[in-house]
Amino acid sequence: MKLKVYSDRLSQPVRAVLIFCKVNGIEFEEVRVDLSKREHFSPEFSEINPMNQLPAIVDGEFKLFESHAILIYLASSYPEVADHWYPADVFKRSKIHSVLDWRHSNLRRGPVTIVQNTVLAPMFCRPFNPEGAAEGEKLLSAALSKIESFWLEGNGPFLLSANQPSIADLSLVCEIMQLELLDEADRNRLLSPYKKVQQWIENTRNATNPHFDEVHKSLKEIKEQLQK
Ligand SMILES: N[C@@H](CCC(=O)N[C@@H](CS)C(=O)NCC(=O)O)C(=O)O
Repeated sequence: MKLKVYSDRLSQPVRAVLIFCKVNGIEFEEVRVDLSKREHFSPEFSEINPMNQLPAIVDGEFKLFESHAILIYLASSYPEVADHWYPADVFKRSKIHSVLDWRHSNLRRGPVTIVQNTVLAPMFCRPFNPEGAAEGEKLLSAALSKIESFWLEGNGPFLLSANQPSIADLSLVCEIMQLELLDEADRNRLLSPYKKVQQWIENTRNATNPHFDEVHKSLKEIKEQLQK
């Protein structure tokens, strides 16, 4: 039975899982669950993820949710995945876990809070909330400063001075890519102080293209729909 990835490409962690599968040649079926239609609360999907969130996978009899757990599972169980994504070396691997755990409570909230209180508000029947968005901007800036000064210190093109990307690069970059939903001027205002972050996003994009652009094309389409 082919791997199933439950997906709405509006979701940052879903995009990380999709790009990972495509880059590594893992065959999968993408099963669409429309968040705006609340399909993630359907009884069928609740069977797959009782937490009612995307992404989730089913691989044979095995069900799994939480994007980091999914990326680790795929990297560990599909032999075609190159070592740099989730190195066997315990020290490198542990550092990657450190970045992933940090993402949950630091980077995640900024972009989510900004887009939910601005561009995505109508899609989810929420009011525009400029104060909420301003709070999101503060969280984002704090997280980007840490990425710039700490996770990207050193000379490598990827996090932790690595020469090739890991699942941590993909996870964090996909989070930041949510800012593509904003106006270009706003996005530039938020990202332009962070030159290393901008270069690292580009490095991750180049290392995973054409899949990175193909998966992120959906964000452009959603943005166009919202503007209409
Ligand atoms: N920590 C989770 C976050 C999952 C998550 O927040 N998914 C969002 C989409 S980006 C979702 O399904 N939201 C629907 C909801 O919470 O009702 C992961 O990395 O997989």
